[in-house]
Amino acid sequence: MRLVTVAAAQLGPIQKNEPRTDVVRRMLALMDEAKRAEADLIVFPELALTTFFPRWYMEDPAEIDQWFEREMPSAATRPLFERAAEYGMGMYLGYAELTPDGRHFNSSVLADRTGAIVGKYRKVHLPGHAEFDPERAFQHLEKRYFEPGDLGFPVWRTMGGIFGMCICNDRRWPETYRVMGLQGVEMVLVGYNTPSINSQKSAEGPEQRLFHNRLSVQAGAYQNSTWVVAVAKAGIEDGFPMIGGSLIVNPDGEIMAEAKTEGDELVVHACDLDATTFGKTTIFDFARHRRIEHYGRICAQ
Ligand code: ING
Repeated sequence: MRLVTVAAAQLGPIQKNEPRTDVVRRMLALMDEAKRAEADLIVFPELALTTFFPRWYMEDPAEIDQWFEREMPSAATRPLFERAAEYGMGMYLGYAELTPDGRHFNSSVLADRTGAIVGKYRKVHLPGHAEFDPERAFQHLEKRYFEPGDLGFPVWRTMGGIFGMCICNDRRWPETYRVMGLQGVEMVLVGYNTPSINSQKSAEGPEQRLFHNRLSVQAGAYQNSTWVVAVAKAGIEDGFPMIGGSLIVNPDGEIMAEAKTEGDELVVHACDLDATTFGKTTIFDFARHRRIEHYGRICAQ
């Protein structure tokens, strides 16, 4: 048994005018609850420190950059890293990254139980569009504000296992999980902000969005015999609803725990990393069963 007790720290809505200090206070309260639950790892959502700002069309670089962190830990987030280290708790944190040379990414970091950052990921699959789209009920301008990630899909050996990260839309693409699966990943951590309705097809509502959320995460877990912990920022931000549904899925693709609300909510489960071994050594023993001579098309185009 290699148990890692994971706390999926779902956040409720963050309004456009809510300061980072207020959000961090909410996150610290969830971290305290995670400590009481004896969690070894806490997982926060994508862009956890601010409202989901890609829904807003902006042109002024200064206005855009206010949503980004120039360093991590930043002044606002340092209390999170300090308390996580005090609690001996690893942490996944999603945030908007502005690099010293002026590049913009939708990023996440993984800190180990000493509070040291051991991994960084930059979102590869950016959904939405880059220019204002009057046809849409609301905007989804991730292609405007972020560059595609340039770090690939690494995995890290920490906390007694092999951990990987991805962000939101990445969880819908099988390649995301397979690239990490081929590196032996045992737990994938992913934060998300998912609008409850499709801005281009308003008939698609929260039920179908929640169905596709479960489907994507369960498939990724099962097909790569890995745990997946997916954590929402949820609820209504300035009138725009987002789904909750944070969930912890085991290597057989079974949902072991799921959020019930669209607010700040901790979902805790003791995950045995050894539960990944059977799948990796039988049905999904990639070395024995995959036939890469037939897979070229998914790399070539
Ligand atoms: N949000 C959404 C997501 O992938 C989306 C965008 C929703 C794309 C539904 C396609 C379908 O969950 C982010 N931030 O990627």
